[in-house]
Amino acid sequence: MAEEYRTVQHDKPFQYEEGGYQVTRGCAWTGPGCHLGCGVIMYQDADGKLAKCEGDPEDPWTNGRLCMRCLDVPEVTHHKERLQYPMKRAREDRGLDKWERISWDEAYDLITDEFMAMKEKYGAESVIFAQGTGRDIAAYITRLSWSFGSPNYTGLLSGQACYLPRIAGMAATTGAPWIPDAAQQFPERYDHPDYEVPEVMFVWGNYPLKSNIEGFYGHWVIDLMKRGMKLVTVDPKVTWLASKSELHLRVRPGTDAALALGMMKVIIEEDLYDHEFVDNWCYGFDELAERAKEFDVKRVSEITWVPEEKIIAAARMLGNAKNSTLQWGVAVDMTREAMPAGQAILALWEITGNMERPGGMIVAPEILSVAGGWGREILGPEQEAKRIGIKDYPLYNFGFAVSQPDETVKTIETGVPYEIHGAWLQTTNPIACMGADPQRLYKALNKLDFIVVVDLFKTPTIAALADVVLPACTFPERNGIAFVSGAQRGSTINKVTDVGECRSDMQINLELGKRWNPEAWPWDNVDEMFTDMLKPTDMSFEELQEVAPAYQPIEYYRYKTGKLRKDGQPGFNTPTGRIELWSNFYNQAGLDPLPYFEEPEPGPGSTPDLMGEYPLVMTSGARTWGMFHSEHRQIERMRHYRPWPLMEIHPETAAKYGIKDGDWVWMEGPMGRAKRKAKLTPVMDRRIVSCDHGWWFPEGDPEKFYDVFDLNINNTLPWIPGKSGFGSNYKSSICKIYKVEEGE
Ligand SMILES: Nc1nc2c(c(=O)[nH]1)N[C@H]1C(S)=C(S)[C@@H](COP(=O)(O)OP(=O)(O)OC[C@H]3O[C@@H](n4cnc5c(=O)[nH]c(N)nc54)[C@H](O)[C@@H]3O)O[C@H]1N2
Ligand SMILES: Nc1nc2c(c(=O)[nH]1)N[C@H]1C(S)=C(S)[C@@H](COP(=O)(O)OP(=O)(O)OC[C@H]3O[C@@H](n4cnc5c(=O)[nH]c(N)nc54)[C@H](O)[C@@H]3O)O[C@H]1N2
Ligand SMILES: [Mo]
Repeated sequence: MAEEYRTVQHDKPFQYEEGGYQVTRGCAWTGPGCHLGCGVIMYQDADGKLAKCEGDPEDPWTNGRLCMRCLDVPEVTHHKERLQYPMKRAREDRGLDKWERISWDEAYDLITDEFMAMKEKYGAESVIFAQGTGRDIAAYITRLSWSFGSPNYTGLLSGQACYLPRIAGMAATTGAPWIPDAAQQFPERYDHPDYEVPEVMFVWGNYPLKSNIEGFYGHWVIDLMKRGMKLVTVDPKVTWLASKSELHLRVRPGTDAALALGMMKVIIEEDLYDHEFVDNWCYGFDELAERAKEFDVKRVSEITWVPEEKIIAAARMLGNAKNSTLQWGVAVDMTREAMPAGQAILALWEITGNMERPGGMIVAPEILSVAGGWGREILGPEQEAKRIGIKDYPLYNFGFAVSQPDETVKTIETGVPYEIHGAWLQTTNPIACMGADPQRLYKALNKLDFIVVVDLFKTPTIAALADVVLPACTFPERNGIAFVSGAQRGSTINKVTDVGECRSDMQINLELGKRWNPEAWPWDNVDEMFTDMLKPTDMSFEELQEVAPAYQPIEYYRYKTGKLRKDGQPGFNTPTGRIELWSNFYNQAGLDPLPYFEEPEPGPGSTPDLMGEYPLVMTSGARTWGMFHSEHRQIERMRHYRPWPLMEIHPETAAKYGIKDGDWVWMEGPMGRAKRKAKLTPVMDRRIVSCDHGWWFPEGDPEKFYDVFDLNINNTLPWIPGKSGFGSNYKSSICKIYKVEEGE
């Protein structure tokens, strides 16, 4: 093992026997869906089944803590409705529940014949490879797409409105992905001598207790508060964390950029920024200050619905803090002009000198270079140039190499600039969750000649669109390496059980990859492939299994020592070597180089004429404990906690429309409507409703696609991205509500 890695002392090997169980230590990830790698201990019983899954007390990230979805993972893994063998359906039977069981070899032959014929006839770009949210599977999907020759690896989420806007924005303006410093890079955590607890943390458009995103755990917020940290929450809703916060900014959905620019004006005017850092390490401060002048607190208060004194108080708390950190979330990406919103928010921590400082913002080291996709060199420049959307949206060159989703849907529909004929959908259920306007997406995908879906369960997308289905493994059924989000450490996912004929996503992609492009997939099995990927760490997969989690600690202030730039010069990895508050890359892309605010549309500020008919602001998709996106609806114990798709609404607003708690209602926007069950709660602002996303009824009729078109909240959302191609209004729209009639 390479010197620089640090590990925790384990009393036992990673596998041992105890109390009649075969016990395996490892980390969790997906499936079922999750965003992180919690330390787990899994118990296999005498029948070879996963009997229980518990938190690993030795894990410095989680210390034995585990959420309900992982505690319940045996129910998911051994669920009777799991897909257990490959299936096919005749093209003319699409949409009907007429499936035929086939062997893996038959499935591989069929897929290979279809995709290779398309490649020959229309070019490899005529097959798209789409995934859902970031899982430890992403690297293998990119490699499959690129080794097949298709540049059109993507996620079917309008404006890639999840993390990618922030990732691309941070890459373009600072040359690095920033995360809040909660001492996660040290095995000894908060006790590490270099670490300092942040004086104040902002939780902005994020609810980390439920969502645990991008390598960050909600319980760390509590750990840090116990160590004296103050909390500021930016959220329209009175969440539990908001109720524990020093300050709660109840922002109107989609107006975060205005709020940030308003705070910026205060910080600059009151001279609360870090002159030393701004003068030496930032570029374009004067221009930024000029822009911020437009955001007078009074105006910002009118736009955001946040009282003036709270905007000022928040700015002072940040500006006066010795160190401060930002835990932001997907709500920042889920507004059309997400790029300037993220740019404005991060700039607050930049001008206050909180970058690379203990208890500020830190850069996760890229231990394996697979985070932005694995195997891009295989694709080659000629195919790369055909990536959909890359000409119109040059910022898609930063961060992940994905095709632009809105343009991808348009390309499928129009055949311009070229025809799309096939789709590989792995870890995604786009007509139930990811896609905006699901009816439009369904019609587009239904034009394709051949669609393969790799999943754990039969989903609306499978019912409506798949021609071949491949059954994948949950994490206790397979091995894997976990280095992706929260790249500060490496862990392994360790197999404990088998289910039917399921194969792991990695195995599936390796086996198909070997058929399509054997040079790109030279390994005999997945463990060998993992060992090869782990080369930069000098650890084999088997070694890492024993010692994981392995840490590569982060030093602070690397911009002073040249360790942030590839050329070894001091500074940041940008054209000017500074953090670019005025962005050269944005300017080159024909975009405003400075952060700005645009009213979410539709909305009270942009379409006042529509507010008569659609008087309420609607936000959607706030995470819930027991569900991960469109998953877990068939898992009895998780469904028990969220039996129905809810719409949270203030009791007074509900009363105005004659709606009682538990009523079924239609939530209708200018584009369409979806059914929800009203949940009356004073945590909502009277002007805003919040709707669950990802709903379908697995207990429903597969030939009606499990009612997905009645239930999908995205019926009300269009495919319109921001000017940069990033961002979309998933969390800011408008609606009216009325009761569902009997029989509807
Ligand atoms: N209105 C609204 N819509 C939203 C959001 C919102 O906030 N509001 N959030 C959006 C965001 S941020 C995202 S990232 C997307 C997420 O969208 P997706 O990631 O596409 O989420 P799902 O629809 O749950 O699809 C995941 C599918 O993968 C399957 N799966 C789970 N684990 C595995 C595995 O290990 N292997 C394989 N092969 N399959 C697996 C599941 O069974 C499920 O069918 O949704 C978006 N949709
Ligand atoms: N249990 C569970 N965990 C998950 C997921 C899941 O489906 N279930 N999905 C995973 C995925 S892919 C993602 S991207 C993350 C997302 O996780 P988060 O980033 O935490 O996002 P959300 O839970 O959608 O929303 C967070 C908060 O934003 C508030 N909010 C809504 N609109 C706005 C707005 O316009 N501005 C601001 N400032 N706040 C707003 C909501 O009220 C909510 O409390 O969660 C991941 N983790
Ligand atoms: Mo996401």
